[in-house]
Amino acid sequence: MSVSRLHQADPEIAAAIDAELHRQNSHLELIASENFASLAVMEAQGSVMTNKYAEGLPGKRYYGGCEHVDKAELIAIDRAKRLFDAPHVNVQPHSGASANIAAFLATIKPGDTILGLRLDQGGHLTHGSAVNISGLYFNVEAYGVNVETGLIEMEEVRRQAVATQPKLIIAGASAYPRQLDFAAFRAIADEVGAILMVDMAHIAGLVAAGLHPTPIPHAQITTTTTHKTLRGPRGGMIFSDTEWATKIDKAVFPGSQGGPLMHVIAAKAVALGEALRPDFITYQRQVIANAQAMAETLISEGLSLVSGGTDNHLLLLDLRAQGLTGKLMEGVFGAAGLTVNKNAVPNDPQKPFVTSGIRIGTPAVTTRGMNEDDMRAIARGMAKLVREPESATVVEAVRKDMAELSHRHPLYPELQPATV
Ligand code: DSN
Repeated sequence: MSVSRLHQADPEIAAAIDAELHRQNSHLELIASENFASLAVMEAQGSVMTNKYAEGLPGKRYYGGCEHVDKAELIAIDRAKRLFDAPHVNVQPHSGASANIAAFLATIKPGDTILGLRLDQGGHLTHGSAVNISGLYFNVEAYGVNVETGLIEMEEVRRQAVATQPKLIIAGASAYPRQLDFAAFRAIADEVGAILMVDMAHIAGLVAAGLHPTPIPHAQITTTTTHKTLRGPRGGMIFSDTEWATKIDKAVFPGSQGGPLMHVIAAKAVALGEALRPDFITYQRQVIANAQAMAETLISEGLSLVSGGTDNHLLLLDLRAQGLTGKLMEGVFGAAGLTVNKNAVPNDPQKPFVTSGIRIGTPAVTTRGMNEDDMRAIARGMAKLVREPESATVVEAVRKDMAELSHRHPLYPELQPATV
């Protein structure tokens, strides 16, 4: 077996990476925001483009020697615009949080009012949490879901918007299992004179595949990450209408970032190229079919889901009827080889670090080639664990079944840890 350069140069880090590869391969990844990028994406991300400074935009840089990184960025821009049918995109944001900061910088001033979905009802940290810059610099108002149905009610969003007169309305979620009505959000924004920003990070892959309504024609500004359902490298992007294009570009650089990560931009281009291919639509269809198969099985096993099911890539298991916490079950599922995260459910009696829910997503296991039968097997295993969370025998039996399932769908078979 060959010994990699990294194993020779830094055996400690090489060992950590090998162990992480083993973890990803031997567990079932059900965290709704995670996915497995292709080897081509990772090759671009690990390339010499990491060495290049390129402040500015293609053709207008503050450094020499940018002719090749310019090509990569122009390709990323072209592919992103074609994939999402968007008039403008900036592909430089380092992450979703960075994209959102740039969107705020372009549109509002400190002290202005923003209106987003409550964090404890499916929203995101960067949409107005008190401990995030969005909550520290802006006056935060929030809409929630109907705690009985788990659904966002547009009439309630409108009522909040009229009452609070926000400058910016944010539509987007990190734990909402249903579709968002972007046209209705825009109508409300127009009525109160607000700008509509959509954060489509979780659903970007579904939008690209035409399986979730697109926010692009409705929102002045749409932010996203590139590594969730979109299955690219870790990073962000901002789309806007032509009116906002220059302000968005300036808010990214020099407004909130310095040198763009050109190796990541090259990898974004590769992922966007993959997403333009027909098999990406097949993949996203399977993501949704898998989520629905899992939801139906969990319900038939007597478990409860927020909103009673899913339209997208994720579901939210509500453990209140069983008197269990998300914290406990995250650990129990983990011991059985199922990686998930605890998550608040609407009206959660537990603290945010404990919660009464578990968020489950299908993008990563679908990338491994798993189908509805596999989801049903996972869901049955989960139901056994919920029924007997303290039984070591049940945990071991489910762990064996899940390990066998992992083994049948090897992840990155080309990547074998080098032996020293
Ligand atoms: N942390 C991500 C998630 O898990 O949804 C969002 O940024």
